[in-house]
Amino acid sequence: MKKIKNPILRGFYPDPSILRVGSDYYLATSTFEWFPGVTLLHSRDLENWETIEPPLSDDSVLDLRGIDTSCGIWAPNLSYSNGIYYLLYTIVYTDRSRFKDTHNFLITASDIHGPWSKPVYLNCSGFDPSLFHDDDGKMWLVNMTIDQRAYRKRFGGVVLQEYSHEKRGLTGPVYKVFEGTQLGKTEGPNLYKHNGFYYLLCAEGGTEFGHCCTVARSKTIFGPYEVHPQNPILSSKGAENYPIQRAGHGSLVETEDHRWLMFHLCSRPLDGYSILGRETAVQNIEWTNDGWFYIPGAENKLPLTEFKVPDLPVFSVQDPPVREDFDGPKLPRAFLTLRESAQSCGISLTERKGYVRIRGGNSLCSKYRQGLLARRLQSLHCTIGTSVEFTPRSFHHMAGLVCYYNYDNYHYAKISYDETAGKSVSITSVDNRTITETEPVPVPEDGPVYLRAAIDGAALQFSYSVDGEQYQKLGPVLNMRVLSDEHVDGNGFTGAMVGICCQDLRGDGVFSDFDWFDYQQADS
Ligand code: 6LW
Repeated sequence: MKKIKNPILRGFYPDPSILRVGSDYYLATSTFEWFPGVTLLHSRDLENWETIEPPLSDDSVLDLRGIDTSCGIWAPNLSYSNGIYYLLYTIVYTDRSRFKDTHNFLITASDIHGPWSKPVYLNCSGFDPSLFHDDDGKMWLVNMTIDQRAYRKRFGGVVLQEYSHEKRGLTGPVYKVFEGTQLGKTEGPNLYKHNGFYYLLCAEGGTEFGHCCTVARSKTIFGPYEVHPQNPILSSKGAENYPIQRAGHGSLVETEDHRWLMFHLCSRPLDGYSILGRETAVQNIEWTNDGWFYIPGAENKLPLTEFKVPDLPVFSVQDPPVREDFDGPKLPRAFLTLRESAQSCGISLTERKGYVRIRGGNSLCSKYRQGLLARRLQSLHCTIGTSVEFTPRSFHHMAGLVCYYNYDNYHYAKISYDETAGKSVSITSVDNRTITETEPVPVPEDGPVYLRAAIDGAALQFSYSVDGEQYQKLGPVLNMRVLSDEHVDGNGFTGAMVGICCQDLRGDGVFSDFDWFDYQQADS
């Protein structure tokens, strides 16, 4: 047996849904306002994971324009039956007051790499849909239901309805099968069948520090579901100083040699701030003679910092190079855009060979057409850098390097134009909509400008260079806690991202050419 350290996926990889088909493991995670929708990963040794073709990468299939931050794609669910892959996901259009407009969709494919079918609309009674394939061939959808009535529990429990693939839709009555426990905020329902019992695995307690995994079982799919005698089976609640926090939202898989694993989300906060967002971890699962399951060795239900798996052959995944030089035909899958495809956002690898050209889009505070290309921050000890050619002619023209959480929280080292300083570099920081800026520092009109961000824990130091050798500090040390789930106003479901961007707030059609993008972690 080998031991694998948690979390297995660092950075913003929340709401994991795990599936095994033969010797292949596939994992789907939420992407919210980021595009493409749903991140799909593949492994054969449970330790090394490669990002594969995203299932929702076509603007005609996924339109997130105008979507609020931390809305969009929530909690995908992956399953497989009779040669077909089934992927469910929610698009959360609104999350205001007690109203959430949560629309659930299903797409299918005979190959995990696609092509995927056009989305089938399911329902909008709540979020976290998942599909259960019963051994009589029937398919059942479960999802949490939202109760918008002010005098009722907003997390209204778990509902069940049959899905007919022939009719490409839900059929028959809606059954309320589980109210949830006193832990509350019942979500993330997944159904499993084992030794004659139906098991419901849910997330409860809310996705903050009270998060946990709840288990209930029944002899019939319609319930009533009896709650696990030692519920919850996993939680970091009350153990503030424990390295792995916010454990919850579990998904089970049985390995080829009939061991069971539970994938779940968690975070590793710094002083209580989850800058990297919610990550994916794994726990070993053991069944007891009374037909319940639990996590062996989990003192006080705490998530273990490592899990054991059989010595599977190593699945070698090529580590991305430190320097992405944009010489290739496609953008690496690590890069995401906001709400629309790179092409729709005016991001091109072909307009200038060997560069990525980003046409000036709307401001970083917008929900529409932003020229921003970013990847997940996966460590708090790393250096990010880029080289950019840009000719701003107005203060409305900006381009540069950004550490970004959402439209209300980012730190941006930008090249722009100032009436006094001319072409210059400066920093714009937005902290829950409060903006601060540094004095512009002049740089030469011609030639590339090199920008760098050094992150060391919660400290972010930008610097710049005009020759790529000598770097000058730019502005003060900035606070990365501003870019955390806990600090941002409203929902903080994503995580810190680092990237390159360009804005044209005057409509002159300006663009910027980025020669390369460096991402170097000091720790693995
Ligand atoms: C997701 C829900 C949750 O839909 O957070 O932590 C929501 N659990 O299950 C958004 O990630």
